[in-house]
Amino acid sequence: MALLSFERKYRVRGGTLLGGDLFDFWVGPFYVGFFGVTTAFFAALGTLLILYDASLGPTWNPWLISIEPPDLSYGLALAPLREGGFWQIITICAIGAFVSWALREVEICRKLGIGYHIPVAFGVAIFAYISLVVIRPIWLGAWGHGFPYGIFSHLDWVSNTGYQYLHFHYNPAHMLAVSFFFTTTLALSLHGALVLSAVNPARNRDGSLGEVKTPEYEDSFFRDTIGYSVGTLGIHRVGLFLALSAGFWSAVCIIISGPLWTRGWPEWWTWWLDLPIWS
Ligand code: UQ2
Repeated sequence: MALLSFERKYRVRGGTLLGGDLFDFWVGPFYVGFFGVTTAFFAALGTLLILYDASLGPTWNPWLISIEPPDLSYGLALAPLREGGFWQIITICAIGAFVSWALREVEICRKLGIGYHIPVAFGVAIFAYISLVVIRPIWLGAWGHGFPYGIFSHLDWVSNTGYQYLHFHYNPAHMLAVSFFFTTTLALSLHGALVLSAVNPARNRDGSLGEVKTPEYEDSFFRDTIGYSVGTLGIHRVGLFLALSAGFWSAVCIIISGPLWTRGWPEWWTWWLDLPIWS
């Protein structure tokens, strides 16, 4: 079915979580919905506040503009606008926009009758952001532990926070996250290369188009090379698991730094030397 006629077929009422029929319509190709309206509201307000706060700052150099969180002395209180209050409202706008976007995805999934895999996956990314600017700051008792919204300033924050724990690569959850990021790229490169090799093969020597191959060829390639094929559906389950695990362990690795472990991460490994089996 052509995409345009399919769109006419699936553009049905219903499936909304909130707002009933009120926002149940499309603008051009875009589904609106109640959460489309809230996404637009939070994104526009947040962007305007970023631009306004930037206009009060010392620079328009895009690399150097930075929206700073409040000083640690404000604890978990609201700060005056120009002392981190803008950062606090912008953070609320960001979370409002991200969660609205996820719920708009849920409504679209319900209309289409497909699974909620995409909003669930996006939810893990939202969790990673919220762990940095809400969960860990609350656990440490000050919004000032959130990261600043600027290109160089957020890199400096990551560097400083890392060195605060001496050597972040010794953080076991960081190790897991990095391993999952690398394995995700391995899986996607295997999958992308395998699908293209079968579905978009090289031309024959006489110049005629190569024959598109069936999934049995894909299975056979991996059975021949490593004795196992995870299968055409399975590779997508593996890919989603790897990618979500990367985001999840990233969130864990920063949440535990401070709230659960305050010393250098290399020192954490003394549990190994402290095992009674060595004595
Ligand atoms: C596969 C398969 C696919 C694939 C890939 C594999 C036909 C088109 C890439 C091979 C994947 C395996 C063996 C698992 C890899 C696991 C990790 C952790 C990287 O068998 O089925 O479908 O794309």
